[in-house]
Amino acid sequence: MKRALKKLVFVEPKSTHLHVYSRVCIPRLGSVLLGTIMRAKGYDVRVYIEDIHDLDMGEVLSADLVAISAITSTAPQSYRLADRVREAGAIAVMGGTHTSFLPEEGMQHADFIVRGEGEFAFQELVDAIQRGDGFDRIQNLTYHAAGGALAHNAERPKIPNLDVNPIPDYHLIEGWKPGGVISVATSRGCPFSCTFCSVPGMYGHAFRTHSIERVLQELQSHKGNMYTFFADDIFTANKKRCKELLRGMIARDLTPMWGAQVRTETVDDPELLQMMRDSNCFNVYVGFESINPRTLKLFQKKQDLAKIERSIERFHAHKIRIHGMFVVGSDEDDLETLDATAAFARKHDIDSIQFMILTPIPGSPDWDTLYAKGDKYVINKNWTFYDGHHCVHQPRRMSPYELQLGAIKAMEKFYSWGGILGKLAKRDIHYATNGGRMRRTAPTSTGSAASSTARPASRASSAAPCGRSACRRCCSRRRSASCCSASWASSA
Ligand code: B12
Ligand code: SF4
Repeated sequence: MKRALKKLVFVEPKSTHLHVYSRVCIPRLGSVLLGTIMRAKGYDVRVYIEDIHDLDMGEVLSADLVAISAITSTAPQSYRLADRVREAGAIAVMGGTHTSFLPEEGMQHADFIVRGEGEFAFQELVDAIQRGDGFDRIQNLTYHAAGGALAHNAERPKIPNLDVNPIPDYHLIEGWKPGGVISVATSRGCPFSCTFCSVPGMYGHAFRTHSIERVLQELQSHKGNMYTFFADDIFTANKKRCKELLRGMIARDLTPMWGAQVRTETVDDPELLQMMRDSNCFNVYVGFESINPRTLKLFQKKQDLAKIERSIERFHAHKIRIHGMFVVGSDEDDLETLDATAAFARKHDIDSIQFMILTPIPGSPDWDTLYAKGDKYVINKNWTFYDGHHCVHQPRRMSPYELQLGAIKAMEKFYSWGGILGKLAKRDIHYATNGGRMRRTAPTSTGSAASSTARPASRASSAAPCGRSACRRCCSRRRSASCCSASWASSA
């Protein structure tokens, strides 16, 4: 294939369902990073993050090449777009976590799939198309070889030093307005192997980083924004490096309100904890996952209840808010586990929580056990439901319906009027009155535990995450039927 390419459009389609982040627009960095690289090479680049701005299809279909990102829950949307792009005669390239693990499926819709890290493979692909070269040497690429057979080129080593990448230029994102939430990734990879998570499969076990200087430059470029989300999977994985970064932030007065995903062990280093506070850490997103010791073992989480309790106590002692991330529905969980988890979260005064339903996402070890090997466990193969809000598998100790309802009820139990009153009694006016506002300003979020959420609107807030009047069941306001899906209810 030889084609002249001038205009490249990057698209991150949004989920068709409401999810707990529906009103918090933190772009995944992939599209904007690739767009920044190609802009620097002289291409006419547009980046659409559909959660921020609707697609202008005229713009998209006038591109020579459209680069489409997909996580599992957005894959069907991404495929529909790829089909339209190809019908219009442009080239559709796909990448991201979902198609990295299911390239054959992706190739039913796209011309090319880039698996894993996309920075170099994508540049080489564009160069090869411009020159009319073959594709057989482009590592990480899946394409139709001569004769139509699918070719999956070898995997490329992961990028060892992330500083080769430019600072993602948010100004390329259509409709993006400065001042709000910014995402900064300082590292990639995770040394752990939790069974429900696809991060090690996608980014590897080796912890790879940007230099401290480079992260500080990136923070400087975002100065003035309200809240910084460090999009690392474990921000404090290397405590020494993390302290160096925080020291630099404090020294250079680069201390926006920030949050990050961390593990419970973070609190074992008092100096680190104090520096987090001093550098204006607003909240941490902690993968507690479960209070059921058998589930923690099954998940290979390498943490126990004592660690969880210790971390809650120490984060709170440093006035750092906790977004507790729980995954429910393992073969060791039953309905009592769900109740007990909500009660635990209330008892320990966790600031916000999410109960994500165990979901066998492609690339996770659970994908092999629950999905590929144990077909009987999977009750729904529609990817749009693979968002942690919907039960798509048959757990061992309860029915899928019981799990779905149990997860919703557990969230309800946590975010009940009783919870609000309890916070008021402890003079936490912020939680009790600002839940809804905070959703839009300082989100609580994570993707790492196959799970992410913003601070769910408290019942004292006046609007549901969809922006309509909040529903009666959750907020004593008039229900808007179309917004009160399981996903919203589970987040409220
Ligand atoms: C920040 C983050 C979020 C943010 C913002 C995400 C958003 N706007 O969608 C928030 C907190 C809102 C969020 C929400 C969710 N997240 Co999240 N999130 C992340 C996190 C931690 C970082 C993303 C990031 O910026 N990475 C860095 C960039 C550079 O990587 P990247 O985007 O993947 O791009 C690289 C490659 O994938 C590739 N690439 C990507 N797109 C394309 C396109 C083309 C054409 C090419 C060639 C290459 C390419 O090249 C890029 C550079 O190497 C990741 C974990 C991770 N480490 O990536 C999870 C992750 C993406 N999230 C995940 C999940 C499950 C979710 C939720 C469904 C959870 C939930 N129940 O709420 C929601 C869904 C939100 C939605 N959009 O529908 C999973 C996705 C797994 C899957 N297969 O579906 C991940 C991988 C974590 C995990 N546990 O495995 N998330
Ligand atoms: S859940 Fe967190 S600690 Fe576990 S493998 Fe995923 S990123 Fe690593």
